[in-house]
Amino acid sequence: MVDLQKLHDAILNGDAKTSAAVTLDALGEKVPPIEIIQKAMVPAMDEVGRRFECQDYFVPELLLSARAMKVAMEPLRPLLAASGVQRAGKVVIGTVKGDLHDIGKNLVAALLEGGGYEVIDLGANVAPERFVEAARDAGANIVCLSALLTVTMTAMKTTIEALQAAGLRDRVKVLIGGAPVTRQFAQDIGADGYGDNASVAVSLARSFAKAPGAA
Ligand code: B12
Repeated sequence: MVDLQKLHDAILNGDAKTSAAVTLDALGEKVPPIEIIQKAMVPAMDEVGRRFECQDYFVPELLLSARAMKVAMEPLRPLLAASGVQRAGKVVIGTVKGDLHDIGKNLVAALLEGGGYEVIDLGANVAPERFVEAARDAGANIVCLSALLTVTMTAMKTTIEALQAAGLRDRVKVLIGGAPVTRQFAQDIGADGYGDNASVAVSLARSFAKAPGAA
């Protein structure tokens, strides 16, 4: 039986060959993709972040872990997308302008896909007008913004203002997150929700659908 701890450790050690192999083994044994993400990948990347904070890890280790995580995610993505039989809604997601951090955003996107949402991922360093264009073109009902730098948090506000200016604000709920983001900040800039982890993104998205007058 596949050992998900091996996948966790491979991501932590930046071993992309092993992380890819264990993921494929797990899929071969019919372990649900969502379980692979939640039991091995999210805790591994949380630990990577923690080690970086206490200077056990430096940038090269981070990049190796991010790569090991990325290759392991590849075979899961199409399965996650296919698992949402009836799509719960359309989400446009991206990391805001000036910010290149995309690991957390990718996890949020993956869990939303797993939760049955159609996800349009704009990547990192996304300008406000790109969010507006994508939300309008896709007819999205949720826009998710991620920021990891204190200096780029202001771009979340600018993006919300751009959605407002484009007349889309009544149609889309805006959900924000990322390590420096707080609930208070979300309230201050007029976001509809804040989540400190990827699973919260899914429950918040679902709560929007249940709220009266929700998108
Ligand atoms: C990995 C990393 C990098 C990698 C990024 C690789 C990549 N492809 O993403 C690299 C090496 C490129 C990098 C670069 C830089 N980084 Co950096 N980086 C990190 C690090 C160590 C981990 C971030 C991470 O991936 N964590 C793991 C993921 C899973 O967690 P997460 O992103 O927080 O996401 C979770 C939640 O926040 C939430 N979430 C995230 N987004 C969203 C969105 C929504 C809608 C919701 C609901 C939830 C949600 O769910 C996620 C999963 O649970 C952090 C330190 C830390 N511990 O956070 C520093 C950190 C963010 N970086 C920092 C800095 C300063 C930089 C640089 C400026 C360094 C430099 N001098 O060049 C550059 C900036 C480049 C740029 N313009 O963006 C600082 C930011 C300080 C600040 N507050 O402004 C930090 C905090 C490190 C530190 N302590 O100094 N970095």
